[in-house]
Amino acid sequence: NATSNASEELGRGEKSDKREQAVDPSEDHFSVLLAGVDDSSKRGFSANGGYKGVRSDALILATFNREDKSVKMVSLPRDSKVEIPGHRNTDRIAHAHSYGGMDLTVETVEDLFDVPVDYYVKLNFDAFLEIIDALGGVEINVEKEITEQNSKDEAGAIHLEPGVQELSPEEALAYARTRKLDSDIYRGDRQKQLVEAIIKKSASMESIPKYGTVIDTVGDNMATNFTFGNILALFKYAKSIDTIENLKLEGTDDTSTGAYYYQLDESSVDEISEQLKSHLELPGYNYDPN
Ligand code: C30
Repeated sequence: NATSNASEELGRGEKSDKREQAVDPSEDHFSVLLAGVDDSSKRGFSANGGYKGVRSDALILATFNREDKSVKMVSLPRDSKVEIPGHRNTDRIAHAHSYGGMDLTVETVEDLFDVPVDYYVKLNFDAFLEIIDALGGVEINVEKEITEQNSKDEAGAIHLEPGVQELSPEEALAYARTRKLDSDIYRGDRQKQLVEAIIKKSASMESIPKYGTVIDTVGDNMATNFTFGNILALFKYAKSIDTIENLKLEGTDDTSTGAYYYQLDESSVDEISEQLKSHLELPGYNYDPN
């Protein structure tokens, strides 16, 4: 059925190699890796043609602490220079997906921060449009005027003026994709804004909107190792979340090899790693929000 299309366990199984036991998102603190991919046919991929050659253009790691009712989010710029297990020493983080799908992407992020990635949600443009449609739009404070292509890559089809507003599915996708007006780093900030807006909108819904329809439609365009039961529990959990904090992974532009990389600042990686470990209350860590 359609639900099983979206349900995809990782090769490692339910439990991260960095956990003693698998975590239950309705009881434990947990982490989720959100990945946005462009696997559309215009780029030479079929919607369900696997991962080969498909880069992850958006990558956000989020941790959830139940007691504190908080979420922390960090964006991983797609050109971040990292070690990809089993591949040449350093490469762009977005390439992990094109070499080894979500299995390798999860492993790469776990190695970078030394934290478990318990769950993942991967989606393409179509699934993103469906989700925003089911939520009836999302509220965003647009900071700069934006003229952007739509999902069909029609130039200038989307125009946004600055200010707080409800974005339609097409507008939200353009907002997630736009980067030429500033950079991929700012684009990462806008994506975190969208995730926050999605969580807030979900929390405000009386009932899960058109849930069966969404799952049916997104089936082939989304993959996750959350179970159906997990997702229902997450909708309830969304209502209890008090604070959503954005963490900034610092780095510098590196063009020394002729190609562009985002050279991560080692102390920033270490600091974020410590913050996430503490937020997840991994063995030996306590979380004190103050
Ligand atoms: C799990 C719980 C409890 C809560 C989480 C909340 C949930 C469930 C959220 C669900 C939704 C999720 C998972 C969101 C996370 C990530 C987001 C925000 C994804 C949204 C978008 C998406 C599906 C994919 C990413 C799309 C991106 C960032 C880029 C792809 C430029 C080329 C060469 C030109 C091209 C030009 C532009 C816009 N394009 O878009 O167009 O391929 O971007 O930078 O590669 O391309 O450069 O010069 O050809 O026209 O300028 P793109 P590009």
